[in-house]
Parts: sequence; structure tokens; C-alpha cells
Amino acid sequence: KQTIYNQLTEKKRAGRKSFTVLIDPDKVDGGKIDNLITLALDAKVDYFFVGGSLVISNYLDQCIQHIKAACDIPVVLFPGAPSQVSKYADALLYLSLISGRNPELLIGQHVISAPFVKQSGLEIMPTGYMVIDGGAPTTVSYISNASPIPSDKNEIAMCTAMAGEMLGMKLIYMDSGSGAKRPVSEAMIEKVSASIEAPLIVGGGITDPEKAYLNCKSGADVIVVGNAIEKDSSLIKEMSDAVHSVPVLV
Ligand code: 1GP
Repeated sequence: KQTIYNQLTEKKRAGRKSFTVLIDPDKVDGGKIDNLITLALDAKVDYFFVGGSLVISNYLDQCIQHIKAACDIPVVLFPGAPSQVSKYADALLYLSLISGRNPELLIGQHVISAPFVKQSGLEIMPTGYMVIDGGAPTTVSYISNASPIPSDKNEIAMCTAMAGEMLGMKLIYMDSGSGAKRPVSEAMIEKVSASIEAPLIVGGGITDPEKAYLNCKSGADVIVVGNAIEKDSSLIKEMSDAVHSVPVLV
């Protein structure tokens, strides 16, 4: 079976972009999730990410099982904490917060959870997670107890991503935080993507298809949208179409 990571690197080589819907398990109940799945299938969404900085309900396993039973869109965990690891998903973004200097989120929590993460049988994708300042405090910037990278410091972002990749991280995720006022700039995406080989995931505060498209043109390989779709689910198709319309490399 092809791993999700292999699929991502093959797509990157071919210049094919992916669209991901972020599902917050707190915000979807039975009916809502079915509707989301129907729209996602129609829009040819590539992945679901499930998780968040704060997951309050106890609905994570059930939410993932529900998605897996209803469709074959891969489910990738995007955990805010080790408690958000579910064996029902397909893969795990094994996040290390390389933009911050909080040792707990760089390595501490990983040490504590290593045995059960390994036992989960999930595909583990080591991910250099970079929080970029989103214009106002976001949940991730508060909870992580670490400063985000200032939004105009493209060189800091570039060097952080390069260091993460040389440390062995297989994916880089630039996130301005859920609901960010200011999404990651195209200039920063360009700078970072030109300096790494790893597939680049970009999310946080993306609210329109044009921005999703421009991010991909600037070098993002995977676009993640949560909030905007929670507010208006018809955006799924527009966003997905925009991402998939980026011309492939020849
Ligand atoms: C946040 O990248 C994700 O971690 C998505 O952010 O909810 O603002 O789309 P939004």
C-alpha cells in the first residue's frame, strides 16, 4: 500500500497540489460531518486533517471512524497534544514546534508519548511545525507558550525550515493559526519553498480561493482550510478547484 508520505512527495515532484479540509472534532456532529464528507467527495478533497490546539469533546475516535466508514479520503491527525492520537486515522503529523523554544513541544511530549504512538500502527510523518504570527493572538500561539515567527521575517522562516529539514523532518507546515487575521504571505512561502525539498503545508486564515491558488503558485504543496469552510461549506469546492487548477510542471 502506498504511504501518504510517498504520495505527497510524488505529487510534489509532479507539481500537483493538494487540498486539505481541517476538521475540528468539537465542531462536527453526526449530520454536519456527513454533509462535509459529501461536499468533500464532490470537490475531490485530497486529505482530511483532524485535530487542533484544543480538543474539548471526547469525539475524536468516533469522528474518525465515521469518516473512514463513509469515504476513502485519507485522514491525517494534526494533534495539539499526545491525547489526540487515534489508531483509526491513516497517518500522524508528528509535529515538533521548531519555530518556538518550548522544549515540551520540541521533544518533551514526544518522549512521554513515544511508546503508544509507535504502538498505534499509524504512518508517522515527522513534521517541522512553524507558527507564523497571524496578526492577533491565535489559539496555537497562546497554547504553545512560544513566540511565533514574525510575519515579515522571511529569512527566519527560511532558516527554520532548512534546519528542520536537515534535522530529518519530512514535511514542513507553516501555520498562521486557525482563524488568523493575516495568513502566511506569499513572499514567505516562496522563500521557504525554494530552500527545502520537503513538501510544504500551508494553513491558517485562508478564506478565499484566490489566496489558496496564490499560495500554491508561490510554492505551497498542501493547502489547509478549516474556519472558512466551517462558516461556508460551499467554499470547499471553490477552494479545492482553485488548488487543483494550479498548472502542473512540465
Ligand atoms: C490551522 O492551518 C489550520 O491550524 C487552518 O486554519 O482554520 O484558519 O483555516 P483555518
